This record gives sequence, C-alpha cells and structure tokens, in this order.
Amino acid sequence: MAHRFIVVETAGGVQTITFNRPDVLNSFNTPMALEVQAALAVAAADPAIRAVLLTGAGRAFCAGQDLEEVRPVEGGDARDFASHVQTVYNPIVRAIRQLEKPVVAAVNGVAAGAGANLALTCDLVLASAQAAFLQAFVKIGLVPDTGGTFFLPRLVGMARATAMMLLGEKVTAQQALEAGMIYRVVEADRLLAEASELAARLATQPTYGIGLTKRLLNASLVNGLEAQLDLEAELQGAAGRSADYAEGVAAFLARRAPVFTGK
Ligand code: T3D
Repeated sequence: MAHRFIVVETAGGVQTITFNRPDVLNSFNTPMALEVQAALAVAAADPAIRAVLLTGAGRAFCAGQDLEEVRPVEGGDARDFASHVQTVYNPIVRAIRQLEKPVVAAVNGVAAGAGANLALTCDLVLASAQAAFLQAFVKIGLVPDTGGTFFLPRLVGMARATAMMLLGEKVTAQQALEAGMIYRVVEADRLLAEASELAARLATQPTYGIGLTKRLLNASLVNGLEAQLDLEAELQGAAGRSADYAEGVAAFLARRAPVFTGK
C-alpha cells in the first residue's frame, strides 16, 4: 500500500512506522489513521515481521487529532466524534494490544491527546529526554480517548492520572519515567538508534511466547487471580509445545546461543 502520511520500513524482522506530518506535529488526520491501521494489519499478517516500532518525524511524536480537520463550523452540525473515535482511534488501540508481537514506541518529542495515549498503548515506551506527554483533551473541552482512561490509571494510579487528565499539564519524559508511565528515557540523539536496537533484539526472541505473554498481560488488566492462574496454565501449555521452547532448552543444555524462529 502506498502511504502519504506515514513511512513504513521493514528490515530485520522489524516494521518501523513513522508518523510523517511534521508541519502539524504529526497530528492525526483520518487518512493517516487509516494508513496506521493498514500497516498494523500487515504486521499482524506477516510472520516475517516480529516487532513493530512507532515513532514520529521531526520534533514531535504526535499531537493527537488534527484540529484543523475537525474545526467546528459556525452554524454547522456538530461532528460525530463517537463514530470518529470508533473508526479512527479505537481500531489502532485494539490492533496494538491484540498484535501478538512486541510494539515499541520511540517518543521523539511531544505526545499530546490521542498521540500520548497511543504511545501508552505500546508495550515498551522509550522517550527522548526532550519529549513530553500531555493529556491535552481538557484544554479543548474533550474527554481523554484512545485507551487513556484505561491504561493511564493502571500505569500511574488514579490520583496522578486524574491530575494529568483534569489539568492537561505537560509531563516531562523524566516525570513519566518516575511515575511508571514509560520504560526508559534516552538522550535525544540516541533515541532512534536505541529503540531500533531494542526492536531488532525483540525480533530475534521467541515471538510466539512473547505474543502469549502479551495476551496474559492484557487479560491481567481485567481478570481476577483465579481466571489469571487458569490462563497462565493454559498458555504455558501452548508455549511448552512451541518450537522455540524446544530450541531454548536445547540451546541452554548445549551451552550455545538459541536461534528462535518465532514459532
Ligand atoms: O474524534 C475526534 O477527532 C476527537 C478525538 C480527539 C483526540 C485528540 O487527540 S484531542 C487532542 C488534540 N490535540 C491537541 O489538542 C494538541 C494541540 N497542540 C498543542 O497543544 C501544541 O501544539 C503542543 C503542546 C502539542 C506543542 O506545542 P508547541 O508550542 O511545541 O507547537 P505549536 O506551535 O503549538 O505547533 C506547531 C505547529 O503544529 C502549529 O502550526 P503552525 O503555527 O506552525 O502553522 C500548530 O498549529 C500545529 N499543530 C500542533 N498540534 C496540532 C496542530 N495542528 C493541528 N492539530 C493539532 N493537534
């Protein structure tokens, strides 16, 4: 598929998706969102892709919804944001969480509104020391979306999530790290290299088992202990039948490095 608003590169088992509307801080217009959805569908379908990396071109990661696209028209009908969110943002959140492959976010600059919450949907979030996260919705009278009200309280607790969402203040990368929102802060000039190295490393790991681990982590957000123990047992059964388990144990016993195929 040809892309206008994102750049998609696949190499070494890693699909890199770069939001590419730097003049408007990579804010989402509908075509860009549909391109991201399509790229993630390719990542899900292609067994050669074993990790995904999301980042932004220029000085921002993503400033959320393109507000020019949804500019209110005086005397016009109000936009149907309910269906816009259902067709534009929710499929991306579902695709990232349901993708049974690791998704790394390299947050290279400001991540605002849906852009912030999209980053928090990813499995491992690395941020440039110059990046910031902003629950910008309140500034324009909207409510947080793109999974933010699900993930953020679980990441940082209700008190801090409430403050971020009601005040809409910038949270620096360092504050985000200290609050447990993200995995690592990296110097700006090293961010893409380090995030790419991490994604490349993940792409050599037991992808099937990693996918099952993601399934367990997703379930843990809503399950009770009994259901989670049952699911762990079931998925350990599946992992134990995988080629990568046989390879991992054989390599361990032979004192050599494993070569995982992702199966
Ligand atoms: O279904 C629906 O559509 C509803 C769902 C909505 C989901 C959402 O994401 S709502 C939240 C939308 N996002 C925002 O409200 C953030 C708006 N942007 C900002 O607050 C600031 O731009 C930032 C804090 C992110 C960065 O500030 P700063 O000072 O570094 O940059 P800037 O000067 O404000 O922006 C640079 C340019 O990008 C500027 O254009 P110009 O003046 O150079 O021609 C600015 O207008 C443009 N830009 C930034 N964000 C957006 C944008 N243009 C359109 N939409 C944006 N979101």
